[in-house]
Amino acid sequence: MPGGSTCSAPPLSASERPEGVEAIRTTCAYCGVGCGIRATVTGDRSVRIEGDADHPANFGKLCSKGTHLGETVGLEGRLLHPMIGQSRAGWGEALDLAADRMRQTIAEHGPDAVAFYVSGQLLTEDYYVANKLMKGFIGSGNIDTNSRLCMASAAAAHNRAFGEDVVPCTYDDLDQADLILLVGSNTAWCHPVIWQRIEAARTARGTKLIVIDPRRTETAEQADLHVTIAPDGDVALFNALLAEMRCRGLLNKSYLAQHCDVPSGYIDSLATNDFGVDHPTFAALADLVAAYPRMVTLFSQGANQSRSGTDKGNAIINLHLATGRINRPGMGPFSITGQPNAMGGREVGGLANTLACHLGFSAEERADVALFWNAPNICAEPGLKAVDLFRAVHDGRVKFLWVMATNPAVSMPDADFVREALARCETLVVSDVIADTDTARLAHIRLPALAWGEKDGTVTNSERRISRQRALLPAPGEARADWAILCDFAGRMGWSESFAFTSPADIFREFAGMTALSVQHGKVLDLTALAGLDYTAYAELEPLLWGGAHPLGRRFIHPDGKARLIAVSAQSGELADPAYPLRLNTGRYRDQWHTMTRTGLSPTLSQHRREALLEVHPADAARYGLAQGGLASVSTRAGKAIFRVEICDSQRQGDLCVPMHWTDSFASGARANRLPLAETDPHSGQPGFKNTPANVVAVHPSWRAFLVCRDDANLPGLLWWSRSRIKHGWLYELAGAADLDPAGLLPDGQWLEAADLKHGMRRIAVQGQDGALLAALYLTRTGTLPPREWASEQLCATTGSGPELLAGRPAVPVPDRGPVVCVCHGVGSHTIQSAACAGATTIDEIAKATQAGTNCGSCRPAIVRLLSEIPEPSLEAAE
Ligand SMILES: Nc1nc2c(c(=O)[nH]1)N[C@H]1C(S)=C(S)[C@@H](COP(=O)(O)OP(=O)(O)OC[C@H]3O[C@@H](n4cnc5c(=O)[nH]c(N)nc54)[C@H](O)[C@@H]3O)O[C@H]1N2
Ligand SMILES: Nc1nc2c(c(=O)[nH]1)N[C@H]1C(S)=C(S)[C@@H](COP(=O)(O)OP(=O)(O)OC[C@H]3O[C@@H](n4cnc5c(=O)[nH]c(N)nc54)[C@H](O)[C@@H]3O)O[C@H]1N2
Ligand code: SF4
Ligand SMILES: [Mo]
Repeated sequence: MPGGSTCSAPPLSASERPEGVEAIRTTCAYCGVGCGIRATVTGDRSVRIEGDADHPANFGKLCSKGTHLGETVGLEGRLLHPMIGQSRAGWGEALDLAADRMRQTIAEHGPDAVAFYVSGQLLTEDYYVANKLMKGFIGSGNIDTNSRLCMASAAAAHNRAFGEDVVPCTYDDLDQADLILLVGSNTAWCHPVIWQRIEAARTARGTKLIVIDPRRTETAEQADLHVTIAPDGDVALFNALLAEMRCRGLLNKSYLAQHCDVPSGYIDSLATNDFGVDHPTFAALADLVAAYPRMVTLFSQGANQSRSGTDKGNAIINLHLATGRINRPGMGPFSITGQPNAMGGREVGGLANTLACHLGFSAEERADVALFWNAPNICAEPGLKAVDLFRAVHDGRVKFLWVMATNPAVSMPDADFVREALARCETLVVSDVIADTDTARLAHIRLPALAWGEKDGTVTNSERRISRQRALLPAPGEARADWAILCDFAGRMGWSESFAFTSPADIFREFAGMTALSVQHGKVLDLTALAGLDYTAYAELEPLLWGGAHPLGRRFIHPDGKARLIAVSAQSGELADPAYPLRLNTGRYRDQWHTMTRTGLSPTLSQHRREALLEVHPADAARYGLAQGGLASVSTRAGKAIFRVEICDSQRQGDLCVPMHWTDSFASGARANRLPLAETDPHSGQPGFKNTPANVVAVHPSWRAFLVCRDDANLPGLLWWSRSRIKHGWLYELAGAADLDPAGLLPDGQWLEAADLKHGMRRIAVQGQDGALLAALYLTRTGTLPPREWASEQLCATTGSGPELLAGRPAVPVPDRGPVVCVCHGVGSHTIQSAACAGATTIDEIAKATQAGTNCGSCRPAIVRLLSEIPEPSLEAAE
């Protein structure tokens, strides 16, 4: 990875791979698709990444994030040593201190005054140890996970409907479906390899695609039907669909009678006229659903992250049950997971409301678990769910918090309240791979964990497939595996015997053996066949699907073996608030991962979206006086944040959307989670992130600027700034009210300067002794700024002349490629548009002409969008 101050070489190409070095098979670090990777170590901290053609999740395909994983295995920003405050400490000292503090907290306030907040980015082995330690030994249920922000509503819906949190489908069902409904899922960006599989099914068998999303995303653009639903309109819509199927005589009465328990009169009580979208759209939706029984409904955060998230999940499942569209090839309600091991966390029991292995807190279950673990302090009841947990930290009920592999200071709703809570906490321990995250900054004790590429264990993907993540690189510094840190800590608490694991294989065996308890309690989670894996078998473990294709095919898990239809009613989901007339939605960008601790360091991935954009409908922009490319401040009852305005008709009027990714390390005040309220779903405790009453005003800085520099800039207090990674350093966007003094901002060296005071223009380039560009600042009060790309490319170069540098463009103009669409080949939108105007009319012709879309394929939806925008005459002219 290019460090801030080094001028690094480009990554090795396939032909440069060292001979004789074998690829290691592992699993992608990012999303819940769980793609298999073949990774070849090509040198000190450099890795070549290819898709694993033999992995059943992706058959060799990878998206842009997986493809560029090699750019994120460097040591920049890593936490390499335990730290107490700002001082380096030994492992013994740091863990002794943590254990002392925990013992003291428990002695004075009881075990419920301590808590773990963990993550779907831990491996199953880490998760298992954390859960066992908290629920069996410390003796509290207070371990919750960021899956509470992610999958909790889907899990609750599964439990209500099926009696166990089990996904009843696999990716094969997508291949075999005639109709796929995407509910609240921007699959093309967030699960790109599933998206490619959907595209393949559409090509191979003409599968129809419906997208239900308030935004016209790149996913929605490609659908046969886009249902532009009002935020949180899903329960009404699915209830109306169920009623419509009843009216059309399409309910499966024998399936309902044999396999389902239906609240009396429920289906008959549903009306077909209350569906929240216009009549022709509803009719088109109903016609497709009626026509194609082989139907999969894939749902993610637009469903889960809502105050009615569990009801949305059950409304979807109700429709599948009532039409018998479940447990057969090409059919089923399919909640897809976000993080690489969100599913593994649910399996071991990392949510505060499960005990372990899909078991609950009945006296019998607790006794069985206590016996299995030989646990002295089995917890009495479920622990606090994330939102309540941070409230308890804030008001002092929880005094010791250990955060592992998540960044709640950014990712929790009402995050400034969460920061306050973290700052007040008597003891905050943070295990992370990065030294300076927004959360780690508040920690008393920081513990360095192994990152992807170093750690070793298993993850479970969306379809219940367990795959190995394998170490490629040696542990850097003093970093250790999360499970090893926990076992060492448990030993210091006096429980060394129960945590005497010496390898992930030991832990996996114990976990697999423990699923005998879930089997005993009638559940389908059964890994007992893996309880005897020896080290070699674990090392060589092939991807393995538990539960088979349709694990609920024989019976559902409720005592009578029947599924439950749940009576859900359409609440508006509305938090009406006249002072905040707009509704704020939040989501993800194609090439960034969550709080950007890794993807934000990749120059390639940073090209796709360099800033957090506020997407707003043209009518709202006019109404609120917002200008394209200007700044705007969004406010809610929770807080305020500033974003760059992007006016686009892909938003509904009245809705706003911002990305969740930017942190205080990447921007000032563009942190989306200052805005969502910590309002939760009553069944799952999952917060709604996608429908917050909001208001917006334009921000008018007195000057705007951009800065390219090799190292982190030492910024003065500004109205707003945002930065993104470029090949040899950083590109900063700046805006201010008070005058800027460049002296403090720019490095020492030879200054070249130009100014035009009339237009408030000032430009400064700083060169080193060898003539290489160290930094350049372009500032204006009223005018425009030069394009960023050329200036960024001059960093470290000695080729730009003084006048060129001050102009911010080369003497002989180069064509402006436009915003980058294909990050793998660096192809911009202007290049694609030119190719289209020159006669390329299909995505394959564009690929041939420009190379765009020929590597990972993540940009193909964007290319289709560009092609659709080319005016007809030029297409005709080209024919
Ligand atoms: N590139 C990238 N990929 C990722 C991640 C990432 O950070 N970056 N994170 C991973 C994780 S952990 C997760 S959980 C997944 C999330 O994957 P997704 O769920 O696909 O992602 P989001 O963008 O959060 O939200 C999906 C869509 O829900 C829509 N939506 C909002 N409100 C509603 C509503 O009321 N009803 C309906 N029907 N739709 C609504 C939004 O407009 C948005 O387009 O992505 C995973 N993959
Ligand atoms: N507004 C808004 N907010 C959201 C969402 C949304 O859609 N909108 N989505 C929510 C969802 S679905 C999710 S999943 C969360 C995600 O939110 P977070 O979990 O907070 O996001 P990450 O940036 O993935 O944080 C992971 C942290 O773990 C560290 N890490 C990575 N690997 C390891 C490891 O092996 N060990 C240890 N100890 N540390 C490691 C990383 O450096 C990073 O600091 O955000 C939620 N917040
Ligand atoms: S779809 Fe992309 S991010 Fe998700 S697992 Fe596959 S390669 Fe990784
Ligand atoms: Mo997630």
